[in-house]
Amino acid sequence: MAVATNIIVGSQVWVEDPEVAWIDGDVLEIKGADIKVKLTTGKEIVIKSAQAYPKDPEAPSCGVDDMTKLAYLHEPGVLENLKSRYNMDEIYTYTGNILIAVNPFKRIPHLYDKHMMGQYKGAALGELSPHPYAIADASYRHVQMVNEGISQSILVSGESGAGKTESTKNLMQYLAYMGGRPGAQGQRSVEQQVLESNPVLEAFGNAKTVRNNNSSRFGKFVEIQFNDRGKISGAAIRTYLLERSRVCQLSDPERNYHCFYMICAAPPDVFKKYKLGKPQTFHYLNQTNCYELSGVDESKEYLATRKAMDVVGISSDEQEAIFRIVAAILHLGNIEFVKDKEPDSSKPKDDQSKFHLKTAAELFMCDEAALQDSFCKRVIVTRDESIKKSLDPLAAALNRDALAKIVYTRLFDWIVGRINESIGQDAESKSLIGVLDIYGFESFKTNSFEQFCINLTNEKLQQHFNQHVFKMEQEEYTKEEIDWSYIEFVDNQDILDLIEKIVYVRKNVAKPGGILALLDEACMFPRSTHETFAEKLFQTFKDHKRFSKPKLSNSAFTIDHYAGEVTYQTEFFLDKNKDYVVAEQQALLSASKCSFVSNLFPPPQEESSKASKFSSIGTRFKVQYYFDTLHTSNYSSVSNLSYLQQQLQALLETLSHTEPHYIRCVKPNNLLKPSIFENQNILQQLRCGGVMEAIRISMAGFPTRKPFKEFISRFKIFSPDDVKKRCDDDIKTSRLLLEKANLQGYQIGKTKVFLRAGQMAELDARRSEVLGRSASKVQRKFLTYS
Ligand code: AOV
Ligand code: MG
Repeated sequence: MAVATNIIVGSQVWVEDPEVAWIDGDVLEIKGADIKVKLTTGKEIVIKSAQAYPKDPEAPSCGVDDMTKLAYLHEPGVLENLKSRYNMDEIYTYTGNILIAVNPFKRIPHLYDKHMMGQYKGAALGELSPHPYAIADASYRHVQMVNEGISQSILVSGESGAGKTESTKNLMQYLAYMGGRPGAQGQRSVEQQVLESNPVLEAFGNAKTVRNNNSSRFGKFVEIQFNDRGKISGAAIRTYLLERSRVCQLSDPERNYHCFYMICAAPPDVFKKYKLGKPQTFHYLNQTNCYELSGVDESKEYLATRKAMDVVGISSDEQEAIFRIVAAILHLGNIEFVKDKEPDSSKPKDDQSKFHLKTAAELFMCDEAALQDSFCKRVIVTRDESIKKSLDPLAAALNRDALAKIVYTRLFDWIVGRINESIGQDAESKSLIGVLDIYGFESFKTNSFEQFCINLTNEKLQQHFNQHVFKMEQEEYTKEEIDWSYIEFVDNQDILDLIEKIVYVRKNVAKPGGILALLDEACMFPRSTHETFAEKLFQTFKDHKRFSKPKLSNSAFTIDHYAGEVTYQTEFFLDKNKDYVVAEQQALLSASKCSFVSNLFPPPQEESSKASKFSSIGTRFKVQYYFDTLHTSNYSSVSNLSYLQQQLQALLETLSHTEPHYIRCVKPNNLLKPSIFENQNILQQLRCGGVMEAIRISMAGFPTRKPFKEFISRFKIFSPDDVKKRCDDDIKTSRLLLEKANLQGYQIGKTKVFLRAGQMAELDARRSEVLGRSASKVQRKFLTYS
């Protein structure tokens, strides 16, 4: 909705700037639709007045701790506020109930100590400076209310390196502090165990990336359960979509999962036993030149991880098996293949390769010849017989990588499952606090299946977020008895439909089958390629307004996400979506003499091998393994994407029974350095994280709220005598002042004046006029913006 406001000569405005996003200046002249502005850099420019935003002349230089307290709620105002706070090491700011956290990239003394936690204990939200502890405290108190305890969730999001995992740790720290007591018989408390599961999960699920030296390559939802007396009674950790390609494929200057470097720095006896070498000698690690992390001693990390594994209840035998498997995967990577005698056949390249094959078989405790066959041969089952077909060196190498990936994924899932078992869940818990640490929206130069999955996740959470923000707004209006019925609300359902649900074939003709359905379909037809899949997408969605085909490619597609357009390359979509285990590898490892290994590959059940070829064993395994704890049954997923979608559905189902809190993490620069605040970069994140969207929703209603007293004191100048006369009736006085100012469309609540976007600026301009700032020079100009 367009809102009229005033810009006058002498007023301060924000003007868009390609480099720093927004720059401020003074209005020198107004000529028709144009204004001349003298920028703070000294430069004078002429722009359309519609391109300028008024700057609050009374904004405090130290900023405000809640964006909704800004008199002028717009993009430059929000950015300026964050920046002035960041410069004073105030890294947290609220936008209503959302906590924005800007990564300081340095330790800020005393921000997270016991004293600080003590301060937040029992303090009302907003009473103290914004902090994750305040969010944790509010959640804790809500969930604890005996009888009416309401489940809570804290959703932490932001791009890679923005500080999600650190914020999550702060939250858990606070909950552990509040829980306080040690577990029964001196055992560690549930909260303590959850805290200490971090180093274990990070060893196996984190890696150095370009964006973050300790990047989580999986999503995580930690559920702290409370019993009917409001006491913590159990916990569960759920993980989402570990990035499996990283196990065999790296790009410079990134690293593989931390555990691989730890094992290469293990004590001599372990090192010898597993026939290890330097990281530089392993193909899965030496595809990049990055081996070390500054400030990290891998041999210490190895010992620390073993210790943390003790704490979370992984026995030393199990630990031995876990690291043996990690070593085996490294050896797998060093098996190279060359052509054998027959056409299209392969064998290990040389003695080196044979050595690694033999070692891998030893460590997996499986048959060496069968391991080789599982790479170089494929059994094809027809109706009457089964034939062994030889594979060429390229196919053999792909098979080898597939094995490495599936073993690693299952190892990770096992660790998560084990941690859950040892912490223990409370099946009868009354309520919970869930903390979600999940990958943020991603848009790179090249985007593949992983980004598609991540962005689907974000679309889903965004919808949840929008609905919540909108609901909160409505509640505020209801409380103040204000009519909000005409506020428009657009959400991202159309994008979700494009991916998951209904397709409009023609106008008014719909059928089920979003991108997900078409992808699964393509995966089931042996003859599909990424090109046929892409072609099918183009045909099906050519009229969808969120979908487009890039001009220069026949195999990529573009989705107009809530956070911007992303173009996906379909090349590996089919492969990455398929989640089945090669039958030979399944048989091989389930026959391992090591019970740990064979347990990772339980024999497939009932279904015939042909039918289950796609309705993946891997999927069913995961489903059985840790989804028995989820309150949803009937998982029959057939692919990675639909599995993720089901996980998300279950997550949203859980979230829907909770009162959500949001923490939006922001990464101030890509150098990962303190004190650098990159405006453009940050704005982009605020847009992607839905902060701008929250502000937009709020702008659609009455974004500016001023308690009567403040309002009257600011604008009494419109009619000083009336104010004096009516000093006992705030409502009447406020109304009178608003009428004097000739304002339309505002509302008066029970305690506050509610103004539409831009109206505060209009009132201020009026006020300046009345204050008689050289009345003759005043030129009035109506300006509209939305
Ligand atoms: P992420 O979880 O959001 O990225 P992290 O939580 O791992 O990001 O934060 C990245 C790094 O930023 C940390 O290793 C710290 O060095 C620093 N950092 C973050 N928050 C703080 C803070 N509050 N105080 C001091 N330093 C901080 V990823 O897992 O990559 O999406 O997948
Ligand atoms: Mg993380």
